[in-house]
Amino acid sequence: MKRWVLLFISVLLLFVPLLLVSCNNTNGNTNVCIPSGNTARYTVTFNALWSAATHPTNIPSNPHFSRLIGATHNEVVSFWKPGGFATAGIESMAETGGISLLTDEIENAISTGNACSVITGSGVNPSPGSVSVTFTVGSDRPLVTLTTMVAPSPDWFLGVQGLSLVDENGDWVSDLTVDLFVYDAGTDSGVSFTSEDNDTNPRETIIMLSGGDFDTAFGQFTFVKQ
Ligand SMILES: [Ca+2]
Ligand SMILES: [Ca+2]
Repeated sequence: MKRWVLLFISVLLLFVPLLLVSCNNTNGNTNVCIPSGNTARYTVTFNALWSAATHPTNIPSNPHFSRLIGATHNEVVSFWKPGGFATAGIESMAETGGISLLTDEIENAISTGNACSVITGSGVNPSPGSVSVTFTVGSDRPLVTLTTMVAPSPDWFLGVQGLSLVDENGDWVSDLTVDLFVYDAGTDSGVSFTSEDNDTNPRETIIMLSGGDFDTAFGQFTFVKQ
């Protein structure tokens, strides 16, 4: 009987490391991160406000927003920021609404331990409207980045980056609403919602657009702890 127990333990010792390696490898999009530290569950609602009533100047006939894409992460990694240059993932999201390149960038950050989850959600089509997504966040990676393309547009998007869900006392915030204004990714030089593609080369920095209708929020993210 003892021998069987020893054999069983030996097999366990052999296979458990193999299992752990296969969970943590960086091949393809199979990264697994389990939120750690204190964890919390949040629902974020994207409330799209953009309409002819709120933003009457040059509004396109089909105002809408692309699929939500973002991450939970720590302060080591940043996926975009005002004054910085857009990554290929941000350019693709802001110009086409595509999420695969940005997902790859988030997966890379997961593989280095600096991000823990990819947050994806539906778009809002037409705007106004809303969509909600629920995700789990851990206190060792308590920041949220979340974006959506203003569509149609040259390279304009809404988003938050590095938004902490922990307050100054280290407690989870119970709810948080952020007004969303339009950022220009600096990767297309079109000047109106329906401009033809016009790649900006070399690219310019990400800036918040202002003046006229841009001074009115295009939407809000509301984070509510479950
Ligand atoms: Ca631009
Ligand atoms: Ca471009």
